[in-house]
Amino acid sequence: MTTMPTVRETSHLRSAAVAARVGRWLGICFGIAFLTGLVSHYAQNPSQPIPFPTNPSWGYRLTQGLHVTAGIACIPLLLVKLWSVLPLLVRGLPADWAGRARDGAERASIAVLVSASVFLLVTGLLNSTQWYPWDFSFRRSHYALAWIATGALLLHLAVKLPTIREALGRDVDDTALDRPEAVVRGGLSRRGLLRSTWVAAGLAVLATAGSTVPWLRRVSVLGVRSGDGPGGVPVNRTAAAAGVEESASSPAYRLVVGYAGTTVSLTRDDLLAMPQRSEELPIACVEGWSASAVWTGVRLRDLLDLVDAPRGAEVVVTSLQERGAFRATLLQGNFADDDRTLVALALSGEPLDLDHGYPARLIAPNRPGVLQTKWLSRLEAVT
Ligand SMILES: Nc1nc2c(c(=O)[nH]1)N[C@H]1C(S)=C(S)[C@@H](COP(=O)(O)O)O[C@H]1N2
Ligand SMILES: [Mo]
Repeated sequence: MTTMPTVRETSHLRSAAVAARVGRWLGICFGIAFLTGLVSHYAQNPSQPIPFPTNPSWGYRLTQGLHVTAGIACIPLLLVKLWSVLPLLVRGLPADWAGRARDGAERASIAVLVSASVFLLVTGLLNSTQWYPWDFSFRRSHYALAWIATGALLLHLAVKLPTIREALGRDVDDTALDRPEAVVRGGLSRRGLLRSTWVAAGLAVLATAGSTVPWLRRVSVLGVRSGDGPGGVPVNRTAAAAGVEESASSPAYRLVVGYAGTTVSLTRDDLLAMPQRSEELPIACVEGWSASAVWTGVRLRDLLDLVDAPRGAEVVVTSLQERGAFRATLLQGNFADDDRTLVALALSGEPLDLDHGYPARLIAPNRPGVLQTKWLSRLEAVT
């Protein structure tokens, strides 16, 4: 005699009807986060076979704002989606070997998809709160896992496509596709569950989007207040945290500009004596916040001309900061040659605050915040 596996009755909300509808929005948000993530990763690559464009100046601000907002929206969607399919993942395997192999392979791919997604959401969320409780590279691991999750997602979609299409084609309350055990009815209807899910995702978006969208600032409890800080721009790392308070305020400060053995050494007064230009440009942090402001200073190209650096040369930008990943960055030729790229000396009409990079900082259009180097000490053109 064969014993039937005991079937536990479960909520009628746990249905393909709900999973497909939540899954559709999860897929859309995941897709936005994936594509904008590729943009962000490429923008941070030192080597760019196709130059990352300097236009529009707010492009990275938009893509990175979308990236973080779409990622946050994925959190409630993923939780509801997982809840709706959980019994399928923990039920017994079929009796026959072929069925076991198929079922096992499908569950393995879902396990990869779920764990990669959870990793992406948790590391992304912690990163946006500027808390890095790990010692691996955030950027590399987040990027690698994004490909793994996307691969597993495409596989999952291919396997489920017939079910998804059928479920989306029927009414939410249609029971034709329901599993026999999903019969328990509580107070909440399927439409009610879906409405609550959209509201939760909407609130998550509102709570973060204010980091990018100024008029949402007041409601964005989870977002960094993008208008806070000297000159209306938040401070990411202070001069004290970077260990540059002394060197940045020393009278011995010089900015050294070099190319092919020629160097010039400039005080802040020397820089102020050169032609000054003002540009309205955003700081757009990879962590999701951004703020636009008017920066005033010397055009980078004018400084490179002092040492006869040719157009198209890349520039190694070094900070007074002695340690840390952001102390030196590479500025590609198209950014170095752009007229709006400045060595900024002032922000919003006031001398640059020590925490914003005094005596001088780099500001370039359409560039990830992490590459807008503060407390400049050396600009070395290389060809
Ligand atoms: N030397 C140095 N420059 C730096 C950083 C840093 O840690 N050290 N942080 C970068 C990051 S991550 C961002 S978002 C911007 C923020 O500039 P702000 O603090 O002036 O807003 O500065 C960038 N420049
Ligand atoms: Mo940043």
